[in-house]
Amino acid sequence: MSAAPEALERPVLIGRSSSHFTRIARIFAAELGVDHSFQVVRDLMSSNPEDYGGNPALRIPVLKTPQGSWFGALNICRELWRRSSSRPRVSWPEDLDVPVLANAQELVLQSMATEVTLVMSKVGGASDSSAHHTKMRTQLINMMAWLEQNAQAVLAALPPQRDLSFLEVTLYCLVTHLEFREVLPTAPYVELTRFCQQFAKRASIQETPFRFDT
Ligand SMILES: N[C@@H](CCC(=O)N[C@@H](CS)C(=O)NCC(=O)O)C(=O)O
Repeated sequence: MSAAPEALERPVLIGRSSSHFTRIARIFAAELGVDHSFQVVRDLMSSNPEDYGGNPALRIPVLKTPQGSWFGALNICRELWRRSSSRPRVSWPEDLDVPVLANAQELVLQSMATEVTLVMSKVGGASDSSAHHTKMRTQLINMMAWLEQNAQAVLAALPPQRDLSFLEVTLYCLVTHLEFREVLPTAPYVELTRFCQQFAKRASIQETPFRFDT
């Protein structure tokens, strides 16, 4: 028996509930009210692209739609927005046209990527004492210090009429994930902690907690 047309239309988000890049997409889906199913990637050490929805980068998240697969959080958020009937006002990375905002977005995404490498190295059994590992931790601490110092200026410079911004969603996912994966204690980052407490009041945050899939 063939599937109902609406079942074919329902996109599938492929990721993990413990992944910060996946959570960006989950928060956007919740904010935009886009119905989807969630498919967990069980083994992040797999080298088979089919386990990652066909993504040759062997990374999550991926959104499978009847039109094809969308690789990466930003592509997915844009596609979710196109599928949303409410289409709220979203501030996207290309709207960040002053240095403090553009640099904040760059450093948030780079911090997330650095964190992925640190976590994956640990999972893969790499040594903590290599020169590269030490440099990555320094990079992460430097970037977090910059974000803490500039947090107030960044939040004040975002367009006031926005309903949602990619920058705030990614910043929230970064800071809370550092604590969740015990990569860095975040309590000393007072401004970032204040931002996260405020942002966590959204229903989309309550609905998408980090947890390890069983
Ligand atoms: N550029 C991608 C990065 C995605 C990414 O790095 N995801 C992590 C999980 S949070 C991953 O798949 N890691 C697997 C690996 O590093 O092998 C995006 O923006 O979504």
